[in-house]
Amino acid sequence: MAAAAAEVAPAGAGSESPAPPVCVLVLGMAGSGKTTLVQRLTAHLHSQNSPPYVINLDPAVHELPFPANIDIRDTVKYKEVMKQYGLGPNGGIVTSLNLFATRFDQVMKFIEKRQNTSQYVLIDTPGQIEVFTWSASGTIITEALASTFPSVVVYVMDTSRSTSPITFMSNMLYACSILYKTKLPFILAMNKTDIIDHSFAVEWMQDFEIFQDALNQETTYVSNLTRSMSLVLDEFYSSLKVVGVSAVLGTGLDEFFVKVSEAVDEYEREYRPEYERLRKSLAKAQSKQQKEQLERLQKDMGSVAMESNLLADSSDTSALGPSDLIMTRGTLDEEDEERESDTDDIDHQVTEESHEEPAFRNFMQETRMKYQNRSSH
Ligand SMILES: Nc1nc2c(ncn2[C@@H]2O[C@H](COP(=O)(O)OP(=O)(O)O)[C@@H](O)[C@H]2O)c(=O)[nH]1
Ligand SMILES: [Mg+2]
Repeated sequence: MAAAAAEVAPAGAGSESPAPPVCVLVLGMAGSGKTTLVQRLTAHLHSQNSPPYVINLDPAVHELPFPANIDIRDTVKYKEVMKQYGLGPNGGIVTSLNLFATRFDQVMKFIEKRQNTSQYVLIDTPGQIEVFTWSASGTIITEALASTFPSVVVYVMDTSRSTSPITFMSNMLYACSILYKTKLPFILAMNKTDIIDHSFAVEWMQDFEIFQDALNQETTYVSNLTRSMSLVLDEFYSSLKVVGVSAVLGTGLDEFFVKVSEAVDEYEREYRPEYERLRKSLAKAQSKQQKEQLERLQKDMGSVAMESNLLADSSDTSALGPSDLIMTRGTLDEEDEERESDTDDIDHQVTEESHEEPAFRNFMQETRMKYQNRSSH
């Protein structure tokens, strides 16, 4: 695929005028290799002299293997959110993402500023896929991106864990549900091809008979269900862009970018008109919708938010309100930093882009105040 290397530029990017950046939303089950893939793509794009703008939306990741331009961990302290709200890890992640989503409009401004310098915006999402795909905040973020920039979803699949026809089918059903949920061009990245070649999976998708043969080795009732489901999935398969990659080795990336470029064409052709309508209606109903979103988020946070609110009007500053947890990283005094140093979200690499962080901190501070004002009336 030597010719494909030239395809790194997104569709429409000619020499005349810079095209808007393409947002690549990386989704997939926990452990499928999303973060590793984002790392690999970042390195690849740097080597092509096309540095991407990278956003990490996983508040619970221990160490990011890539320098993120925007890192949710700088703005929301996930462990503090858990403590403060009395939540488990998953609740903590959902709530952190909710807090972050309330001001995603500011993130959009940062991306807009990068129009001329980055061709790609890579977005890594929380390990547990449902946190993003089935939450209010995931929808807010996806719609914000897709109504402004050409956007595509990359669904990362762990090929080595999909070798049983039933597991494969479950994974495809999930992928299918995400396709319909996100309403965006969709690329299936069969990852970890260094462990097992993805050709078996491609065959299963292309040839119903071969998949049936594989299924015939299974005798459980589940296999009967799978048999019927595979008929349903046939149409899904036919329009799917599939590429085998190894995030660890960096193989398949040229073909990957060819698929991205096809997906961008598809976005322009089939999705943009829809999103443009959405943007117009969003603009019209913006204040109404913002209010509703905040109400929804408040409901999500339930009694905790109210409880914290009660605490918030005491003069005791040690009682943090819910949104005090946002963006404390930039404002902690040294003592706090030390106290926090046993949490896993401190080890953040300073990037070339870190000059943006102070501004970002400020906006999250604003969020805190806005949120408190809303919830206190
Ligand atoms: N062999 C192999 N392992 C991989 C590949 N991509 C990711 N992994 C491993 O899979 C595990 C989960 O990867 P990670 O990127 O954290 O997954 P995430 O939860 O989807 O972000 C890690 O141990 C990675 O080293 C790959 O292409 N090949
Ligand atoms: Mg990850």
